[in-house]
Amino acid sequence: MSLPQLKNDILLRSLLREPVPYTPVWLMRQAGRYLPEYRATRAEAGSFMGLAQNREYACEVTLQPLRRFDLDAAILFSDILTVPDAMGLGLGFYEGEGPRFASPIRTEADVDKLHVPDMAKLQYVFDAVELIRQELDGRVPLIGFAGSPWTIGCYMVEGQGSSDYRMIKSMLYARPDLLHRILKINAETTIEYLNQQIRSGAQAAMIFDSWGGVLADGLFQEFSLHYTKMVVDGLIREHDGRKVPVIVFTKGGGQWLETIAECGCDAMGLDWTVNLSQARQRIQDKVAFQGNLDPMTMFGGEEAIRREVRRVIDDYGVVGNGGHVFNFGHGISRFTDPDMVKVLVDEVHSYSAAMHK
Ligand code: 1CP
Repeated sequence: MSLPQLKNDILLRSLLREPVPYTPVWLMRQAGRYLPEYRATRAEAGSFMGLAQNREYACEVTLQPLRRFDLDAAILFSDILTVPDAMGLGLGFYEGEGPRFASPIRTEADVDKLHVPDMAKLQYVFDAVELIRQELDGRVPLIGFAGSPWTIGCYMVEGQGSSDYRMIKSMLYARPDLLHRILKINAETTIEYLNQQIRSGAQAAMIFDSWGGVLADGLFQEFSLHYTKMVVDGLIREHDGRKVPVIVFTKGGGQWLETIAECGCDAMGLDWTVNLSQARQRIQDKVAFQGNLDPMTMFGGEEAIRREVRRVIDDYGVVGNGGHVFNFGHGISRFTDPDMVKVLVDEVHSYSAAMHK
């Protein structure tokens, strides 16, 4: 099957630090509950998994934010937790509570049973990628994604989101051997999973290490970054005649920029606690950056949004050579007013285009 030429490849070029006319922008969780049309489609699908496992619904909600805003990328609609679900942990999404696993991994016997799942169990994701690529018709690139082995491991051991990571840290300190076995299986699975997304049409890949920042120095390198690097090393980096850039986002990873920049990724996602100018100096422009507006800026009104957007772009500095993809420093809040997102996207484009001249 032949796919149309990419009409807007600014995201890919910026991630690879090639010249761009303006700073490209997309937003973490751009498809989601802040959009009334997402809530309507989700209600029709009946549940989160009903949405994610049906290629037409997944494609529809992926495209919804692109109909409203002039975004430079689409991101596959799915979730990082589909991977442990395929491993047999039994994922459920509960109203007001978020995701939860029926069978978390806590004991040696649990780990003994764990293995790399048959990718056929995730065929619904690859089908969605194919359909989205067709429907995008080359408008913007499609980003595929997965959780980092550590972040996925947090949910597998905790069984759900956590505020103190007590279960997984108990395992880390008491039985590091068990945790290493889990993380290795997660890394092997994630390589297969992301490579199959790339073969199905994903044009960039992002690894979400959302909870890397909860680890102590030394342990972050051993239990998170080591396995993220294993994934990056195993990925297909060129497909269909084009490079497939890899983005690694470690929330709370500001103090480890130099080491993360060496993991082999093309770009690093940064949260809003990091200053982009200082970050560039620290890593000597070894990789591109993606970020890093505080998503709560969206509640400050139009003037504050424009001001903070300019601050982020100014901090990165004048670039003719790409290297910056505008984004939030974490996911958009479900309480965000969609009209304010339009203000943000337009400000990124107009302000950065004027700067690039
Ligand atoms: O019921 C709903 O509609 C739930 C909201 C929701 C959405 C819109 C969840 C549940 N997942 C998603 C989609 C999703 N998740 C995307 C889609 C693409 C996009 O538009 O960006 C992506 C990339 C994710 C990734 C994801 N899921 C991460 C990593 C990014 C991050 O925010 O740090 C994590 C940690 C998850 C787990 C997850 N899924 C959903 C929730 C509420 C959570 C967090 C649970 C917790 O820790 O308490």
